[in-house]
Amino acid sequence: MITVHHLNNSRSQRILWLLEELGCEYQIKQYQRDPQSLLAPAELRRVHPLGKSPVITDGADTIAESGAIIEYLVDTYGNGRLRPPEGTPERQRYTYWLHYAEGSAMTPLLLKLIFSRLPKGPMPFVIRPVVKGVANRVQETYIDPQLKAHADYWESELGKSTWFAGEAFTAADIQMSFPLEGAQARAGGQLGDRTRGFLGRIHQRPAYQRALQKGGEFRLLV
Ligand SMILES: N[C@@H](CCC(=O)N[C@@H](CS)C(=O)NCC(=O)O)C(=O)O
Repeated sequence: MITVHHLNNSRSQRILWLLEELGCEYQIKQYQRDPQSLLAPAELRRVHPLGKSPVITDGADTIAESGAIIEYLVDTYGNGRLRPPEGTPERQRYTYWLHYAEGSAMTPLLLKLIFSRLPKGPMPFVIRPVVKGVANRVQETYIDPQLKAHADYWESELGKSTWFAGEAFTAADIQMSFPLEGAQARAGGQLGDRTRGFLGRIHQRPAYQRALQKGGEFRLLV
């Protein structure tokens, strides 16, 4: 039996969604973020040393890292579904987006989260305006332009095909959902119509909605 170690408001929502698309049987072990630090509880480190979510266990195997989990599930339970055939241009694009989501897109989104929260943290009141000034400057000069470049890139790529890897919906779209949802929450104004359309389409998928019901709270952190 597959167990998904699922943290509230996190990337592991994507894994629940994939399992629903594949029609796999699975169980969920729920973990709650610390409301102040937003970190996962220490008990998640008993499953994997980094204590991040998602992690899955399947029999004797423990698999961490969203992209690796997606590859494992599609390899093991996909029967050719949700992945373009090997040797096709679509498969190349599929592999690219599977890596790009965590390897490139999440970096500016994580920086945005950290720098927008920085001035709200506990600190002596005299230094708060300085911290705020620095945090705003980093956002204006680096983070926001980076986010805009990624958002423009998604918009242009979604002009080439309905889904990220081509005309068929694939697990790469599931992997890409988290950065796009993060961008909608943290930099919504930068998203173009095609990217919003993509989000609208995935949110209507019955498997996405079933995963939401099973996973509980899923609110992207801002
Ligand atoms: N690149 C990893 C990132 C894992 C990760 O950072 N997960 C977040 C949840 S979205 C987490 O566990 N945060 C809690 C913590 O760092 O303690 C993946 O895609 O699996």
